[in-house]
Amino acid sequence: MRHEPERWRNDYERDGYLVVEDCLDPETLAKLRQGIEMITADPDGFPSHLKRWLDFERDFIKRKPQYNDLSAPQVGNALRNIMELPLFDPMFAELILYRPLLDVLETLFGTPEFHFHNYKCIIKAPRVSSKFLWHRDLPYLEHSTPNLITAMLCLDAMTEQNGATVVLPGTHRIPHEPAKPGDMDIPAPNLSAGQLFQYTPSQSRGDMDIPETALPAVPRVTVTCPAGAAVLFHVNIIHGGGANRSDAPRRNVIGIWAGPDTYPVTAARYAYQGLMPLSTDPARQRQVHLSFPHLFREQPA
Ligand SMILES: O=C(O)CCC(=O)C(=O)O
Repeated sequence: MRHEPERWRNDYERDGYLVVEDCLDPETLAKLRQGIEMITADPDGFPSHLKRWLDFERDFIKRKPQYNDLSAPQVGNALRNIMELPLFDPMFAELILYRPLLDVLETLFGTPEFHFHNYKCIIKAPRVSSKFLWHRDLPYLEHSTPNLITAMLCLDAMTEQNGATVVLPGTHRIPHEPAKPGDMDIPAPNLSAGQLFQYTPSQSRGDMDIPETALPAVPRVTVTCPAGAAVLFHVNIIHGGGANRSDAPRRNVIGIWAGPDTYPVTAARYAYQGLMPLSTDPARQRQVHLSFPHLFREQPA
């Protein structure tokens, strides 16, 4: 991975997203793919305490038939999302400490004092996946400020054919609710993460499924990149993406990370939530060491 902090910061602040190629080294990429394949091989076979974290295409189609031209029986046992990855295999918990990604996050947050929220895997299964609805991530994350970053680790190349993520650059600067045509005509202040407008969770729920006709008139960018790339975006950027009708899977391990003074405002909590892998606070370092004792030769005092 090339260390390009200035480019990372500039892309993120101007466009609301950036691509970092080769963030995953080949060994980590191979391990993560294997870990996801262990889950997708027989998703119906998991015990209920894990199966509850699996979101099947067949169920999504019943909830949102407009996002797939196939019917539930046609999509078989394809998964679209695996929540709570660290519960499925320790390798996903240890990914919280993956240094190249942490370096990018530290640059974007401007501090080592940021914390982990959760890890999931969004899958666009070959030939059968649904489209992705247009949305912002913040409304469903429900935090006290928008200083959150979505970090996607691409286990496969993202291509037009396999449903690469599509973003509307600059829309992270549009104030909340409702996103509508013409929004981008309003000159947006050049604010970085954490300095944005006051956020009220209940006002922004409509941003979770934005109709095509309500999208701001800005050029759409299909984020194509090789396997192993990281795509990071501000949780306010509007994004979506097409279905996968190719023969190749498109899988992104997605982490949510929160900056200083940014906390959840709902009852939901996730495995390892709140760990601060780069914090300079000895109490936080101790928490990380004790969470992963086998990874640290020296234990904290
Ligand atoms: O995987 C993608 O293309 C985007 C995923 C996404 O939008 C989400 O998880 O909210």
